Amino acid sequence: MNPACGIFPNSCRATSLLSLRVSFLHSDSVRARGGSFTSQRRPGWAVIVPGHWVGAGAGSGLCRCRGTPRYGTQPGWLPAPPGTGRLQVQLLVAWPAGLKLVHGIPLMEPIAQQWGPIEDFQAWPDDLLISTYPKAGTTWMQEIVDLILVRGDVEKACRAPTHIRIPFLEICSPPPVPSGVQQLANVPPPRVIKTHLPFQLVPKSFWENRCKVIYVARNAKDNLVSYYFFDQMNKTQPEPGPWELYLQKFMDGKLAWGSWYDHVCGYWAERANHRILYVFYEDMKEDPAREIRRVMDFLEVELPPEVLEKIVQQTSFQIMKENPMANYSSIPSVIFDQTISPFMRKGEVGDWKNHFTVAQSEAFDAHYQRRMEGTGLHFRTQI
Ligand code: PPS
Repeated sequence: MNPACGIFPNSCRATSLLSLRVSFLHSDSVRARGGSFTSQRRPGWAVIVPGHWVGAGAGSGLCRCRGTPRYGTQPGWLPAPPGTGRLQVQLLVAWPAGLKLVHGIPLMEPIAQQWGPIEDFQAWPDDLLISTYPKAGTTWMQEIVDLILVRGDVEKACRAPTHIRIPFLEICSPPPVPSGVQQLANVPPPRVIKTHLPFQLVPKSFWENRCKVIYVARNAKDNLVSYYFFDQMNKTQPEPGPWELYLQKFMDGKLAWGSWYDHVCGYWAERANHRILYVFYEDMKEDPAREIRRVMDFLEVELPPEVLEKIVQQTSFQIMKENPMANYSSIPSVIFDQTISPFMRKGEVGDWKNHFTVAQSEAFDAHYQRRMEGTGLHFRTQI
């Protein structure tokens, strides 16, 4: 077990990957220097007190150093020598990775703790929302939309990583990353915003202002497999645990952002009542130019055929996988450990066949049938 778990009982997934140089101020306290942990009593501040845990955190507050003195008792942890001096330490970055219900939907704990500003978020009429269940093709659609809006200018689209160009409304990340709401306060209109919130949790102001929404949906089996691999590398999410249990959690709607079934059906049912463009991942794979044209029409942007072709190329899986502004390589490995599983993993339709056993697939299909019956919503699990 990771020793930092005691800092956030029951809900902590900690990583221990930052190595910082620290210098002693006096015999019993040390201020860390290096990395981004430089300022005291701010998010990201780290303190090392002999006899206590070392921690850094934000959002939910600095890790409190409490409990039985244990500093130096774990392998790799050095006892603090008295007096002044220098010491190389491993800094534990601890982040609450549990889920908490918000209006009945399980959300990442830091999001639940800061729900007020998210719910009260003030959308503007020309905001464009890109909404998905996690791992349905969000980043792909973000890249497409951005390239359409910059009229195919690849250099402009490479101005910043995806999460900076198109902020994630509800995200509350470990420091030094600002929350989505904080980030959006500094974005001039027209804004493009990412969300994974189910229809009923989207801030009301989006609907009151008749904002356009692009919803991307992906077949449940591939969506689930992608989520499973993502949860292994994403240290801010709960540990995925074994595949069979993860599969069951997905079916029970217990993963972050809740039930896939309710999510895809919620937007589907509301698509005629709002300005929602409903797009399927499988259709994007089958004929990207056709689906990009649908998005262009929805955004009322006309582009010449050669620019459309350029956007198709630039948003292909292989190009995006190699594009540091689209492949999330800018996120520190303490948060996304891409050595475990790359963010741009496979990008295929039908990869589920490599992970479901026959029995699992049959049980899943039977449950799926019951959950989706009568919704009029049909997905393809292969193309
Ligand atoms: S997130 O974290 O929810 O925003 O993730 P999201 O971007 O929704 O989903 C990631 C999956 O989308 C795949 N992807 C693509 N597939 C095809 N073409 C392109 N260009 C593309 N870009 C991203 C990505 O590989 C993840 O799917 P898997 O199945 O895990 O590979």
